[in-house]
Amino acid sequence: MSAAAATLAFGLAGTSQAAAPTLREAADATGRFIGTAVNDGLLNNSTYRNIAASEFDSVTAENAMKWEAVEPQRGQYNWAGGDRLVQFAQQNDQLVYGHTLVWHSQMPQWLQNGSFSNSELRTIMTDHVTTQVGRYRGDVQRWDVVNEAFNEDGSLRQSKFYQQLGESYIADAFRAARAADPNAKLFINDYNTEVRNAKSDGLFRLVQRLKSQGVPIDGVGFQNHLIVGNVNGSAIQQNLQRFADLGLEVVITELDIRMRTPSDSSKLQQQARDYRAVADACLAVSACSGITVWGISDRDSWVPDTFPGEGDACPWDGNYQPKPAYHALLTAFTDAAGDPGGPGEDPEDPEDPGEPGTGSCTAVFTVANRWATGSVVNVTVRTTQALNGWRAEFDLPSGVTVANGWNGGFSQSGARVTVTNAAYNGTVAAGGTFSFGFQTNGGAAQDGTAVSLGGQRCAAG
Ligand code: 9MR
Repeated sequence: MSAAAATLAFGLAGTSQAAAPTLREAADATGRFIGTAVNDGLLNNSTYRNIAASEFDSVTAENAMKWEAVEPQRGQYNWAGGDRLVQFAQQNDQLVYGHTLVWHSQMPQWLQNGSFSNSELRTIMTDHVTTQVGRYRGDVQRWDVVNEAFNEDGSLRQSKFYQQLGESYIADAFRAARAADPNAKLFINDYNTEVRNAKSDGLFRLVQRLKSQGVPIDGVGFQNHLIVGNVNGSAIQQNLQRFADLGLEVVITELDIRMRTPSDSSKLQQQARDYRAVADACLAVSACSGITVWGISDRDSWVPDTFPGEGDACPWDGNYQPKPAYHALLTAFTDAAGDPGGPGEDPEDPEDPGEPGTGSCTAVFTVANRWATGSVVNVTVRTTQALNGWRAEFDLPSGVTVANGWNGGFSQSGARVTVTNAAYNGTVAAGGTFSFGFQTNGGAAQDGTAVSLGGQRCAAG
């Protein structure tokens, strides 16, 4: 369904949240994908399934495509979980991110505990890669060919593959994957490599070596299992950029940002800022093609099992309600799409430039969709001054009312609409932007409607 048709259908359904763009619509407007890890066992939970289908345009198997799941006995493959994921993706017009082919963890017992000669082990590995990538040829667009190959000090991890085969196992895995599906993009993926440090330096040098040897590698995945309050967006951006400068695609592959539980509103607000910082880092790097979150809801996350006392790391809470982190992600995409200097499409030129502004702000008021009795509007305001809370105002045509809005608190008196910041987007740096949107009833809004910020008229952006 096109975005316009989707919005119209939501409008007719008359639900209050529905007219907000979904994450996938917002990400699509920036040319990025937004993905989630999918827990195979939850696909028959309708709430989970609906969110996975409607909010994401890429899916990664959380466990179903790992070696222990796929080849539990040597040479005997079980495709049930992987096939379910691919079918789900096809039903919902989604990409599939394949995770993962060669990894020291979640290996089947026969492989973990078996003794093999070096050449036998090499054949076992390349056969596995060839078979799995071949099975999903054309259905999986990206593969984590090698996962978590590094120690924290930047040396290669002493996995069974490295111990027996040396560094060449990595090149061989990539070559086997390329031969099995020449159109799939091939990634190496790791954690604690988000910023520049010994581990990411080791990864960087390996990727340089692989490139110089002509090994078919297309991208680097950065997992981003992060901690609330400990996220440095500009360091993440710089690190993504240095890998991109090698001519590689980069992806945020497993984003979650955990906190000590229980959560409270200040932790949730900080988490929202941290999600936003990661999204902004990706959006600032043109080779960053997408972001995958590692789970939808706090109820289903791996975090509490691994880090006792920590959790609440996902964009939806334990009741599948979107958290501030969800809105922050959404706003990162809508802001980037509405920013003429950003990576997305330029907004339409306003039909009416309005009165000259005061110079302290510019506003882009864009009617994204319109129909006989309503419209959907996106507004992006750029401020020259730092803001700590904001109030935006504008007038709608006679008889047109705000039916529901997002990324702000809305009130209307006559024609005049007043929007105040939401809890998570009130702090704006000098030169920064904020965005909000809304759906109208009783007629359509007009492109280029003048907006004022804190009582001062903004220039048309
Ligand atoms: O989320 C996954 C969890 O359900 C598994 O038990 C765990 C086993 O190692 O793997 C988790 O996913 C990991 C991913 O495959 C690789 N990067 C780290 C992820 C979190 O541990």
